[in-house]
Amino acid sequence: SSITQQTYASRAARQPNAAARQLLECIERKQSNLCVSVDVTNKRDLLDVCDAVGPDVCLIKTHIDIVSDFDMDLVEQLTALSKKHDFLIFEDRKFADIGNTVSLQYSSGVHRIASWSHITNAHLVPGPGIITGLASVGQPLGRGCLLLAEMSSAGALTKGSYTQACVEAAKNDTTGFVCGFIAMSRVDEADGQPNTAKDLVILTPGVGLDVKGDAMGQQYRTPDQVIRESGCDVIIVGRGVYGSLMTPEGKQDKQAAIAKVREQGRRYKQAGWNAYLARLPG
Ligand code: 5IU
Repeated sequence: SSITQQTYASRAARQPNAAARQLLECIERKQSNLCVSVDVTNKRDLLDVCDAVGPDVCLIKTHIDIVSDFDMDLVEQLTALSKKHDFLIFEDRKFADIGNTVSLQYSSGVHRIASWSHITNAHLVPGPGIITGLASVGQPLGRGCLLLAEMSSAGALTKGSYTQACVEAAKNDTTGFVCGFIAMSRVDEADGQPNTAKDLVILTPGVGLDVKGDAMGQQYRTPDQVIRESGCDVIIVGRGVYGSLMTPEGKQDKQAAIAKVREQGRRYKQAGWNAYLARLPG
């Protein structure tokens, strides 16, 4: 049957990739298919948001290179929060170079992403060598990689034969490192046939309940459109959750802003889970 008819728990049980299996198990345990994208530029805010939404998420998404005061203490504290609240970490690095280079970018530099991030992602633009390169670092550590099959922004070139090439690359991946996609729809079943070959997890950004987009091409859909109508597995929400922290009032009264962040986390968690329950067969 279609992957969209199956429970997260049943999918976890037959998931070969360790990171994807942990993610599916965590989703089931916490009844949350919410990933919060914490796109803030200092350690304190990043950790405060993670601590506030931690109980309500399965996954925290980072852009670690935007944190001005990044150091390994941030990684240690983030890892401690992931254990305290039971969530995984996804560094949204969007690797896009040749295999040899991405293997170095993934393992080394100041960020040492592979050492702490359970899941990362990559463009297929350079060809399948990018998977070989990343897998050489990530697979021994039990990490997972998502291919960027579709993007949420207006005018994205990730469509048609490019999207299908990502699906083929994921289905044909022999390293076991590719465990799914960033996509806007159930791309592994785009031909209308159930994907019975290999469970692939679909994480979807561009999710918001209150606004339709931003001034730079972002486009939002609701959790129900993403999970129930489009058959994706995890909603990724950024400003919809942490936005109150960025306002002048939020900067004035941080405690009140963090309380609002927590409240929005609960709201998106509930919306995402309801949409999942509504898509399961009677
Ligand atoms: N993101 C997208 N769209 C994409 C991909 C990644 O929005 O297609 I791939 C990232 C960018 C940002 C987060 O880190 O997801 C969405 O944040 P907002 O919910 O604040 O728009």
